Amino acid sequence: MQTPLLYTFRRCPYAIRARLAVHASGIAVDMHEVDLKSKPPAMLEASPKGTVPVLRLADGRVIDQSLDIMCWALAISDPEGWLDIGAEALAQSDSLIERNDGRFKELLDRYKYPQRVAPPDGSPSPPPASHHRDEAAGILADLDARLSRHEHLVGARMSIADAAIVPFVRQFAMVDPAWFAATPWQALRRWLEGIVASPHFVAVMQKRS
Ligand SMILES: N[C@@H](CCC(=O)N[C@@H](CS)C(=O)NCC(=O)O)C(=O)O
Repeated sequence: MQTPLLYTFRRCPYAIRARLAVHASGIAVDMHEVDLKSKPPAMLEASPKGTVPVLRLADGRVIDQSLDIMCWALAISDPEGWLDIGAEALAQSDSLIERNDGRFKELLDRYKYPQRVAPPDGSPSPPPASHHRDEAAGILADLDARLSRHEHLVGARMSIADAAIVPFVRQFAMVDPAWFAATPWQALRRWLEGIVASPHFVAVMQKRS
């Protein structure tokens, strides 16, 4: 049987979360590192919307949303129990991921590229990066509060919530590492550093030739 093929981009947080789940599942997939400026025709044929990650299965089925790829992998094999966390924690996980992919991602993009934001009415220039960063701080403080209560976002163990959200928090921290290091969010930093140093994360971030 043919091996599934994952179109991916090393630094894309959506692709990172998909690779993390596939790695944790132990399922073998072939990886195709995509040049986002010149996407492979076979990927666009499989998924015309043109975002990574895209997973093409041996039977021709295509999964082209990162969360769906995570769930596909973990439904087949979930040796660390990333989905085996109980109904209440799963519901919390869903709502944390929804907030991450919605409001937090929006603020992250604005924080990274403040010049792309339209100036507010009556102002000649867009708000500074710090404006968006400070708006996102409420969400990060909430994550930190959760992580002060237990080692991971919805409980003691790593779950789908941690894997789905950590690539975005990592990107946020990398915009201004000195600022992030000076925040009071010790539990959040410990969590981020712990996952980034973990074997799954290190493996999925390896540079491929
Ligand atoms: N909802 C999608 C979003 C994926 C996404 O936006 N990926 C970005 C890269 S991080 C992308 O491929 N953008 C298209 C481009 O840059 O041309 C998912 O969860 O898989």
